[in-house]
Amino acid sequence: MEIGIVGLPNVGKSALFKAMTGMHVEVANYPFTTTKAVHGTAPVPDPRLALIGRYIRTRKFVPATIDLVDIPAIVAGSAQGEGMGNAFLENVRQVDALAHVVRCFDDPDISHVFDDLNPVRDVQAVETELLLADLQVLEGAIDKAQRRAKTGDASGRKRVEIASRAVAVLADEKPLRGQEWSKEELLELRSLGMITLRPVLYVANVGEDDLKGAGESVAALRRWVGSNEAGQTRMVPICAKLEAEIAELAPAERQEMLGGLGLTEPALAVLARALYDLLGLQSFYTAGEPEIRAWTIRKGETAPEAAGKIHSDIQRGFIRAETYGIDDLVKHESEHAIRAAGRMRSEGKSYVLQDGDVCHFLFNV
Ligand SMILES: Nc1nc2c(ncn2[C@@H]2O[C@H](COP(=O)(O)OP(=O)(O)OP(=O)(O)O)[C@@H](O)[C@H]2O)c(=O)[nH]1
Ligand SMILES: [Mg+2]
Repeated sequence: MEIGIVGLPNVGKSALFKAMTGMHVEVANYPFTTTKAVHGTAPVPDPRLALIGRYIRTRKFVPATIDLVDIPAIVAGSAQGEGMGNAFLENVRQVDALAHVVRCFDDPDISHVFDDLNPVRDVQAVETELLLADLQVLEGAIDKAQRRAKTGDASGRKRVEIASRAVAVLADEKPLRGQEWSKEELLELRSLGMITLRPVLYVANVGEDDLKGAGESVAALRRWVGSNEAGQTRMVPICAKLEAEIAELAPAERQEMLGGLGLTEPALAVLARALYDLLGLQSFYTAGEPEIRAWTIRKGETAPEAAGKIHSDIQRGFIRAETYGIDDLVKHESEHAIRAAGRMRSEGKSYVLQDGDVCHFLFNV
């Protein structure tokens, strides 16, 4: 899973990327500091790893990860080549979801492409570009497909139909993600790389004086997100600048600093939770002496699909999964005792994983 960080210039995208990945990217007070996409990985904070580690002796803990891309800024006209031009499109088309950073902090020293602070207008400016980018692709696709349809090609006719429906939505200044689509339509639109179909996490970049996001600008954004695109979007307040500073500290100092600020967890935990919720993801675990490890799957995925995250061989040769919940581990205190109590489940190919399952996969290749 890869998340693309997008937004207007100078709003704190790279500060957020730095805070999440710990990578040293340039954060500076001028627009278009970031000129090329930068890829990085963030570990998902997960207290359940340590909890499992209380009962199962292990050499190391391996958290799940989120892949992030810091994408160059989008401005009005980007789709037509303004600013960094439409190079951003290629990056945006490759990600599964967007983290859209929106300036909600008030700081006269940090320049902004607009004169005043207005998060909703800012979001709309970026979304307009994404909408226009999708429109361009659709118009090109319709042209081509029409030529195919004329020769009697049924798939061409289908594509014209679906793409035209999408054009009508976009022409109405609405993103594609808010609409009801059939499976077939979704497949078609995904294969066209539609950007506005992707789920969005709005990151309200708040000032140091409003860490909880209680201020008016965040409230305005929250109202807009709530009324516009419920379901396929989320919003979290994060102070990217502060979090980037915290990420530079030694782990022990981080907790102290967070506590001093009245925060219970780092922004990465907040962001990861929102993304899991937005994308319908959950974690399962493998636990043993070599490592205790968290894995990410979509809700509804079956035991063989989960096994496939570890290795395709385990999915191919899947026999069954021996599974228990973390609450069983807390109650019985060892896998041996879980088994003795009859709580170790043996699950077959059609088993749908539950959040927090600990699994041993039996397979044969
Ligand atoms: N006061 C304040 N300043 C911030 C905050 N977040 C970022 N900044 C500052 O805003 C400036 C731009 O931050 P960047 O992270 O480089 O912004 P960007 O969106 O990556 O910018 P481009 O790459 O140019 O598009 C820097 O000087 C940051 O220190 C914040 O929460 N509060
Ligand atoms: Mg940047």
